[in-house]
Amino acid sequence: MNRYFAESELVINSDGSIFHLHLLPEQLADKVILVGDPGRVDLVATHFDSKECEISNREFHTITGTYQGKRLTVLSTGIGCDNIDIVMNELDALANIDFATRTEKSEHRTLTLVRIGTCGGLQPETPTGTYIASVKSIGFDGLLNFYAGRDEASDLELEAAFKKFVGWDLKMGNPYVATANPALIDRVACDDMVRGITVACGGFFGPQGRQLRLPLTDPNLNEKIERFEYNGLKINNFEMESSALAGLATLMGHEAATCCMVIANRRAKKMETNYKGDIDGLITRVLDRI
Ligand code: R1P
Ligand code: URA
Repeated sequence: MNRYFAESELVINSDGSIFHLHLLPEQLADKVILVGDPGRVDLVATHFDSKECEISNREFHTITGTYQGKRLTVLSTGIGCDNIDIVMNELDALANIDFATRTEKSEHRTLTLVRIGTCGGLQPETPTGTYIASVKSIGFDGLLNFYAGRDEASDLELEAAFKKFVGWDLKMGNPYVATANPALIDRVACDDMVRGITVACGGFFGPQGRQLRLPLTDPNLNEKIERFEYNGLKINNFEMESSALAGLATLMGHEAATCCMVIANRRAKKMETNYKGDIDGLITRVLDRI
């Protein structure tokens, strides 16, 4: 007998849609593009041949349609791993829970999810405009620590090597290492994206080593992050969602990957604020390859 999910746990609105995303199960495609900025959803959808539905609630803006005949859902997550917890659990519920009986479906439905984001580049070979695919994501956010499968989903060797190399201070929480789906990374990154390790942070300022008026717990952390190497992979970039996305997808049985365009070059101390049109090149690559 499948477990029954009570009203307060699986929250369904009176119109039958899931609580935050406001989507009905039939409105979700198998292929999903996730973006941070609700405005980026419209940019992605300008490439669609047709639109089936468009729904907005809070920072979650969703369009389902077709791109060159392929059914796709594009959805904004807003900023941060806390929102990825909501988005991934609600998408998984739409795919794998029967809303009528509030029990898990007998057949698993696998979603393919690609996040198209922006990020800060950390290496000389990642100037603004570079496209970076996250093979591994070190999660400074702590989200996966709340799930029982945390250790199975984390690359424990890389986690230990990283903590030792930087002299990690547990006052900053316990980082985990999530792995993107390797076949999906190969398909999406192809031969025109830089591949490596991403650090996903629980904030844009202190957690990414940006010091305005407040001093940091470890002011030398970024310099150590930039020098760290593991099995030929360097840490290329900072963003804020890839670890939770890859980690939860692994635990839930979905395929996920993140690719981002660099808009801040932390080494050269440069920032590109007018990037919104430039990200279209990354969007079309992902639309063709997902
Ligand atoms: C911070 O400015 C936001 O930008 C990046 C970070 O991950 C964070 O969400 O991604 P998006 O441009 O997709 O939001
Ligand atoms: N997004 C981030 O999280 N960090 C940056 O530096 C730029 C975009």
